[in-house]
Amino acid sequence: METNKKNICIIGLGYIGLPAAAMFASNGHKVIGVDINNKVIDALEKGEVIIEEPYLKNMVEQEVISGNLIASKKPQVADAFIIAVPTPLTKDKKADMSLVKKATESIIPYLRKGNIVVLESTSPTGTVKNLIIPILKKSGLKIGEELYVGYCPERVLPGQILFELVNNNRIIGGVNRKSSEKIKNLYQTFVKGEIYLTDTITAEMCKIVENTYRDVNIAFVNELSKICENTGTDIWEVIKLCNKHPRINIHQPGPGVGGHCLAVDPWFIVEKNPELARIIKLARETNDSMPQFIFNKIENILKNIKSPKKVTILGITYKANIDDTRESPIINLIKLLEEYNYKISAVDPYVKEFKYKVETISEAAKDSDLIVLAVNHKEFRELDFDTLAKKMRNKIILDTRNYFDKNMIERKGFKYYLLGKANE
Ligand code: SAJ
Repeated sequence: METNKKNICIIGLGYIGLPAAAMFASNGHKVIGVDINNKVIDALEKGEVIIEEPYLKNMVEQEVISGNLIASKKPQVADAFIIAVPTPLTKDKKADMSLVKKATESIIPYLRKGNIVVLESTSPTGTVKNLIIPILKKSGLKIGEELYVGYCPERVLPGQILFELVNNNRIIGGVNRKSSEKIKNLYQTFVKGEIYLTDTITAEMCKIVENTYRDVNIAFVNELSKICENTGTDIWEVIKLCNKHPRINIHQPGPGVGGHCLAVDPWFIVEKNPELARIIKLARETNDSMPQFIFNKIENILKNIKSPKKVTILGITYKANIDDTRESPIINLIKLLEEYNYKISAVDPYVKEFKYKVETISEAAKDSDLIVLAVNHKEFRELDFDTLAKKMRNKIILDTRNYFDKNMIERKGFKYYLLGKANE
């Protein structure tokens, strides 16, 4: 008789692996969290975490104390192994699968008959079949009969990972039906959403298609924001009115698409289908062009102002209310400003250390010519514009997210510019 409580070994304790480890542990499983980064392991041993994610710290702390979550530098014998290591892009925009390969190799000595192996890392199609299975075969176990293998992509949104881990629907692609069912039983201990079963390549495709769908839609609206500036229309008004149509749901334009998912995964499709993935590639390039577009807008706004010009950036993360700067388009914007000798100050309450960091906005705005609202962190919602007006050399604001109240800002004596609306 199978017991519901398993020993689970999770390889990779990043933004996906650690929340999954804590979630399995809080549902009564014994979890061994494995990572090659000493900092991660040292922190976990003390019940601490080195990433910012709502409620994660408490959950991890509780499970370390309960003894259900243990940190380890090496895998151990277990019932199930979950691989959740990063799959970054190489310089030539190919998936770097070396960490997945290493992680899979690392579990071979610990595999036993009846074990489950799940890949969660976002991967190009064919990864389970062509990379994982050949390695797992070295265990001597019969795949699908003695070792149950499959792909179960994560789908959680940074900022609400713990909620989405439980409530989102999941897709599981097993190497055979039995593998899918075994993996489903494991995840069902905490997943309240529906769990849909399919084959491995379909599950792999679904994961990258989901993020590509979003990337392409954002590219569409980013392109429209350029077109609106060119035609003298206001993209935000256009979106608001178009979205009243029952079948239209236009996304939000912004300074670009960052993070470790949308800015990366579409390339996995392009890599495997270079001739066919035309819109997908162009969408990626369009989103990547946004920091340059914002930079050009800044140049235009400040063209009559004496150098050295100072720009104050609000927010450097890839999106609001998180601490993650991976692939952040704002970093690229800052590089362009650097290249053209702008003086720069930046504020981000979520990021502990970065170049140009100034703790307070009023300090950062001192002698500044322009404030750029780059990330719509909640802390930027209500600024003291009266104080900022006194500190700045020129009272100008560029809002890349339609976040501020234009009328209020103009009443305070600022000139207000908005992405997607031509400079007046
Ligand atoms: N963005 C826009 N306009 C929008 C929406 C987002 O410019 O209308 C930008 C954000 O500012 C950010 C980037 O896109 O720079 C990505 O942000 P996001 O909130 O859309 O997504 P991620 O990368 O944080 O998480 C995505 C999610 N995927 C989908 O929504 C399809 C999440 O469910 C995935 O689990 C995650 O990728 C992942 O790990 O793959």
